[in-house]
Amino acid sequence: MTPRAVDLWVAARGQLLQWVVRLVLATTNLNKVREIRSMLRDAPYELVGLDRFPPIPPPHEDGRTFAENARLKARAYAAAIGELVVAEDSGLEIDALDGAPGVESARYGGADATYPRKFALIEDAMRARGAATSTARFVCALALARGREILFETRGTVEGTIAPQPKGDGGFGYDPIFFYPPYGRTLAEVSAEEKAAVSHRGKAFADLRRFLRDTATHMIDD
Ligand code: ITT
Repeated sequence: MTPRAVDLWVAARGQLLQWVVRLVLATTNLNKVREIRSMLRDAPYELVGLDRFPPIPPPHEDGRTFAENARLKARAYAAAIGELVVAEDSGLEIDALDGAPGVESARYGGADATYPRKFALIEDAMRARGAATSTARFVCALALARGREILFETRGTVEGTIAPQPKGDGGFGYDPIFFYPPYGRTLAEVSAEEKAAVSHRGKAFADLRRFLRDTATHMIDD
């Protein structure tokens, strides 16, 4: 690992020396940075977003799966920045729409379509197929890269249904129409902690935490 990627952190009492690993999260979505930073808050990692770096041309996310997109983002940014980079690609799969919007989640209805517009398009598309509701899932594929090498990959999902109407103003993106049966609410109606405990991203980043914890010594020694 390059010296820039690891900062030596001395605890306030001056006794405890601890390695703090800097992880770059390959996203321009500040909601994700906030959400993931809070998931890793007790771990010795400093998570920074792409906003900390001079603008880097984004790779073309033309993968056919979430995993392909996560890998291509992780490799592209790790090669450009020269640090440990974690990338994720995520989205919503609606069974009644054969998995749409899927990898197109951010662009569904056009790059400038607002979320209320996306929700209306989904309702129309489901109605056209005679579906009042549908089972659905959020998927998060995660890849960790150094240079062009993928060090770790995982995938997290959360199962739910499409709510009859959008509800709640927490979370982001499709959360207001994602009804999570065990909570009896949409993911926009629950706290950030409740969402992280069950979410696709929460599960994928919990796997990453375990991987980093188990391999941290090797990563620092490399
Ligand atoms: P980056 O590519 O910079 O990470 P992005 O938002 O475009 O930002 P994605 O390509 O992964 O990220 O697109 C994911 C889209 O899927 C996101 O814009 C939301 O519309 C939706 N999405 C993903 N996770 C979500 C979540 O937890 N809650 C609601 N919607 C989510």
